[in-house]
Amino acid sequence: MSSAAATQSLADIPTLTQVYRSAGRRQAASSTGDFPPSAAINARVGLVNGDITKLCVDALVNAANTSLSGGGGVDGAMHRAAGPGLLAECRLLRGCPTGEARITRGYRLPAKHVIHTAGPIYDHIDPQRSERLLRSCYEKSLELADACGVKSLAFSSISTGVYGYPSMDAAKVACETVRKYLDRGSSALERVVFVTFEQKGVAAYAEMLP
Ligand code: AR6
Repeated sequence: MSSAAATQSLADIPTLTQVYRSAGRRQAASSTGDFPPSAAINARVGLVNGDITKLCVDALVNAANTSLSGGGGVDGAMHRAAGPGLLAECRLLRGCPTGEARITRGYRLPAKHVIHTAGPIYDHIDPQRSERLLRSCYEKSLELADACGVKSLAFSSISTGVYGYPSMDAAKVACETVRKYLDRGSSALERVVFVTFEQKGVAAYAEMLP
């Protein structure tokens, strides 16, 4: 199969509404208690397990590092799929502090743009600081997406690989931050997609569903 044939369009990515429907689950009261269930939000949020580099969305969020010089994990996958133009543009940006976000074009990726955010290396001594920085990664990426007219945005699971952030805790931060952002009502984002890759990520997100 060619890589073009393996791409996944937005229409192929299930929203939470469709996830609930296919699982035969009615939307129940939220088990986390913090947020009331929202049909409008469920229709705007997608969930997919797979390779983020295959998604045809306006922008992908890359779990980068502060030098923006590429690396392993999802960052490496994005640079391989995008080709050398991505690294060349990243070099012009002169890095990205932890908790912030920068945008580039997507080059050979099916996505038009890449938003690069540098997540925190998980600090077991000061987990609150890690949480603050991870929350900032999601917020800054969402704000940058809106500022650039992005309508569909797919997040990789920032910091949960080599940076060691516990998946379940990271999933909670991701879900809460996106929910709060969309609840503000000022965002033009039509779809925010969470992308899981390894099984641990899927389990974490599945448990977050009310
Ligand atoms: N598609 C979607 N998710 C993926 C993919 C993929 N192709 N590949 C990995 N993941 P990591 P971090 C998931 O380590 O922890 C890099 O070297 C993976 O399962 O990529 O933020 C950077 O340059 C995990 O859940 O990022 C930095 O130096 C998630 O992506 C450093 O790693 C994040 O894992 C950043 O570490």
